[in-house]
Amino acid sequence: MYELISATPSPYARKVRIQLAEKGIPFELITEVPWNSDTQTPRWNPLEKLPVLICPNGESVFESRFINEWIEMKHPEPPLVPKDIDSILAVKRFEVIADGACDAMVLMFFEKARDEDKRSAPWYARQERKLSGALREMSRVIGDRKFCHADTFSMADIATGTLLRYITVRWPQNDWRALYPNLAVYSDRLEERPSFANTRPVPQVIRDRVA
Ligand SMILES: N[C@@H](CCC(=O)N[C@@H](CS)C(=O)NCC(=O)O)C(=O)O
Repeated sequence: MYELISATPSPYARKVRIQLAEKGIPFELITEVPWNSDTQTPRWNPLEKLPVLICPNGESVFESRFINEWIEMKHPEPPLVPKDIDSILAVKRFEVIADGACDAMVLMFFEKARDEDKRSAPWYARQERKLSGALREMSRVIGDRKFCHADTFSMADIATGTLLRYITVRWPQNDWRALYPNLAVYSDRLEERPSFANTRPVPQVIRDRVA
């Protein structure tokens, strides 16, 4: 059986959990705090980040977008990526934007964790702009549609839905729902799917000081 190293708030790990659930692939969930000094993650990923998918033969697969592609290739049914090239590229574009926005939010989170006199307001604002830009673009492209691409649930929805819920958990004061009501409707609908409802992000306590 597969094992997945995951953290409860991680949007990256959530993408893999949702994909595995959508495909009905059984796995054992190993929950870690990757920032603590006793994390097992570096044993499995030289980049020391989770999620990590551990295969039954002991091979490890890391980097969420690569894990998602890997699973898609090894377990193509039901497909979560369309077949024609332009549609594949459209789906991947969403994944790039969503992952980039999550990366910006992680940087914001750790900027806030610094001592106040060491924080950089311009750096924080720069990351916040990336998040705003990502939301604006997603709202524009999704419009009033049910899914990111065409009429089918895909990896684009996993990435986008995961980003949107992560904002709600990390920055409840962020006004994205009011700014983009179409994204709020889209997100609420996605969160009703069992694969989403069963993987809602939950903050973790980071014991060791990182920043
Ligand atoms: N680009 C990576 C990002 C993963 C990531 O940043 N994971 C965080 C937890 S949410 C982590 O393990 N960070 C530990 C570190 O960067 O040392 C991916 O998509 O898998």
